Amino acid sequence: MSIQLKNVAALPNIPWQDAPSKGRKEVLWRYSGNPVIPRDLTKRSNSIFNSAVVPFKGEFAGVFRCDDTARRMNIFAGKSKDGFAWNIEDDPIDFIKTDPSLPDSEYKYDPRVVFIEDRYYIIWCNGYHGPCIGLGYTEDFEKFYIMENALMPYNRNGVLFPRKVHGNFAMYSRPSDSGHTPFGDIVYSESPDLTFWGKHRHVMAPNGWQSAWQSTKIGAGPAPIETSEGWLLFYHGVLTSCNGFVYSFGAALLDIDEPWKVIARSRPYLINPREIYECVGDVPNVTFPCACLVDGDTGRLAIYYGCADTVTGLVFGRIDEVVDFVKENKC
Ligand code: BMA
Repeated sequence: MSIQLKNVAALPNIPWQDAPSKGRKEVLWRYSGNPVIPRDLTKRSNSIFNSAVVPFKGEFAGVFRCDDTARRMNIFAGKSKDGFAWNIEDDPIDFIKTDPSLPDSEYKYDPRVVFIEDRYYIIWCNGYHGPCIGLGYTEDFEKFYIMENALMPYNRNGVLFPRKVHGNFAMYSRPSDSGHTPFGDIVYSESPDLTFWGKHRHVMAPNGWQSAWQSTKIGAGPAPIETSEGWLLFYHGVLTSCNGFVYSFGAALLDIDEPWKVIARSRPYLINPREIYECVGDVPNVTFPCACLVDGDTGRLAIYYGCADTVTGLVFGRIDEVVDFVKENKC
């Protein structure tokens, strides 16, 4: 591996399938058993997608977006021995309030999970007079605690960094509107205590016609990965077609000390909706990454992504190939 990973543990049991032996044109390759999580795995789920997975006690755990058959959006805990076969709870996470005055949330969706220092933080799009950035934590994936909303409405795609930057917690988010938001830039913020956020810095805007897959809006995906070449961030980008939004994803490298500075950003997408499960579903033509497992020893990657807002897919790759791709194909 030519790229050095920093603060990334070995994960020898990462869910994995070798790349196709011949004819591979692309950097990431899909799991042949996709979708790895079907829409109806739990009792009342209409769809399971845009979900977050982490290594946990030698196995895997996660927080999953399951919309139910009343089309209510909520997040659910799950566990897996191998990262492929999942047991997801039938009932949503019942968060314990860290302060009794915390407002109830109307809905929860698109979780990300990241381990920082001593616990697993969960960050999601929280319904509170419109979408805002909700935050909570767990130590064991049994008991979950909800904290103050990190950012006020309207905001989506909150993603925490896996370590503090300048002694502060750090986050990317995407200020938005209360609807389906036909715009959207990624913004960086810091907080000393996860309650008060500031030091906001603009990171990236959508691109124009030269990289049309990301021409309408963009949003951070899984937590950034620390490498010798910068923070590697997978992010989704949206194109407005005559039939509506199309969600693809690519990657960018950002400065380690000033993560609002873009070093390189891929002009071509890495994954776009093309398989039937990515193009047909409740919202057609969506590939939306929320989690990336990394083996710190070998640089192997396994990315979980929502497909057509209905099922969850898995793609594999190698960190050095992704970093080279971003550097060699920048906007
Ligand atoms: C976004 C969010 C995502 C969803 C995407 C495509 O605004 O709602 O959860 O995957 O739209 O529908």
